[in-house]
Amino acid sequence: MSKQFQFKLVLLGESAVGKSSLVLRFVKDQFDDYRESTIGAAFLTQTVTLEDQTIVKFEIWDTAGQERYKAPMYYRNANCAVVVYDITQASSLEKAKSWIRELQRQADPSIVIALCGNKLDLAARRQVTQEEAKKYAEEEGLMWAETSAKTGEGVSEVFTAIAKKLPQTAPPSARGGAGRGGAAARTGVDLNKQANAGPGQNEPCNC
Ligand SMILES: Nc1nc2c(ncn2[C@@H]2O[C@H](COP(=O)(O)OP(=O)(O)OP(=O)(O)O)[C@@H](O)[C@H]2O)c(=O)[nH]1
Ligand SMILES: [Mg+2]
Repeated sequence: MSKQFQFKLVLLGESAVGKSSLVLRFVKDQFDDYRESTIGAAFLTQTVTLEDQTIVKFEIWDTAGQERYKAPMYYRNANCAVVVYDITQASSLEKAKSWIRELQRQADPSIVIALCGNKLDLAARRQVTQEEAKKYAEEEGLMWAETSAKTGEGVSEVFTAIAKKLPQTAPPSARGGAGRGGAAARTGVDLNKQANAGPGQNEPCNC
């Protein structure tokens, strides 16, 4: 039977950078030119099947970029975060950096963070160079990619790259007891094992 894992993913970033649009592209392969700003947060799921047939289910929290909805609860216990900026807005990279600092301080230390420069279809209006963003991501040990939710370019690649990275990055200290909350809940839950074994008998991920 193929291995199955479940991870909590949170999208963070300034309002209007395209977080909801990236999720809509990833989950439904659609795009809206006129999307309403998210209120609070939206929850969606999507599954990725890797080449070795491992199945990764993402539980996605698409947060609102507007400051008034800011709440740490969405990234608490997250296994991975996609921090989005708009390549045509330099200020949005600064906001992304401040989210990353917050994650580094407050989120689970094993969190996988991907920095994502969206609106690649508007590269003619680019304010953030690839070199600048890539250098920052390398210095901070983050994954980095550019995407266009509008054309779909790079979108599934970001989520697939995260899915590939995740099962291998959960710390050994978090193994065991999947599904019982606490440390184990912050790492991938092996759904096969969860189905076959009672709480406490699990050896969750091949991490
Ligand atoms: N050209 C272009 N426009 C995009 C892209 N992604 C999103 N947009 C547009 O940018 C606007 C904002 O997109 P949203 O997905 O709502 O942004 P958001 O980050 O979820 O915003 P909040 O919910 O307020 O935090 C919308 O008008 C989208 O159509 C993209 O890749 N290219
Ligand atoms: Mg939104």
